[in-house]
Amino acid sequence: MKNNKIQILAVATAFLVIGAGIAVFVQIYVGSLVETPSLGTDMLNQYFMESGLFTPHSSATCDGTEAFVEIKSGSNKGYCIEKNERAAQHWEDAKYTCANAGKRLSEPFEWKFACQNAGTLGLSAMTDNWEWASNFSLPVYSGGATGVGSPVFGSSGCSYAGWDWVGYGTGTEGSAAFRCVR
Ligand SMILES: [Ca+2]
Repeated sequence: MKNNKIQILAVATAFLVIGAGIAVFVQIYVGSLVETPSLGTDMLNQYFMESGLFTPHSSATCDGTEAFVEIKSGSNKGYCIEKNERAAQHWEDAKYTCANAGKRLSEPFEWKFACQNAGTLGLSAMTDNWEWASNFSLPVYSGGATGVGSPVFGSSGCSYAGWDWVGYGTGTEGSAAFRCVR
């Protein structure tokens, strides 16, 4: 009888240890897959992806301050872009401003296509100054300076593009106008 009790206790302890091990494994590996942004994104981009802000949709969500840009004629699938630009800010501040409005920055193809149809869409001031035109940034080496930059469009025509500093060694950052998209 005594041996049986010890065997039962040993088996129960083994199950407890295995169960705890599985729980720790799930916490570390499965949990990290869900919670850690993947390479090439940041926390805001993760939010944009998960909230469907990069997914083309119908014109129904656009309000009077926005124009609906249809990706393919007759599809009623596209995105809403603000008709008027917002005052210049640093790139990360522009991203936060759009996020606070439930929106994001445009991507280059979206900005350029909207610009090419600015008259039809009722968009103002598309080719008068630089506007941020991406939610993403990349490392840049330019003129002896290293840092991170993001695309800008609109200084002179719809196709004329460049980039500006998100930040570099001296701490200087670019400031550009922008319009939010959803
Ligand atoms: Ca402009």
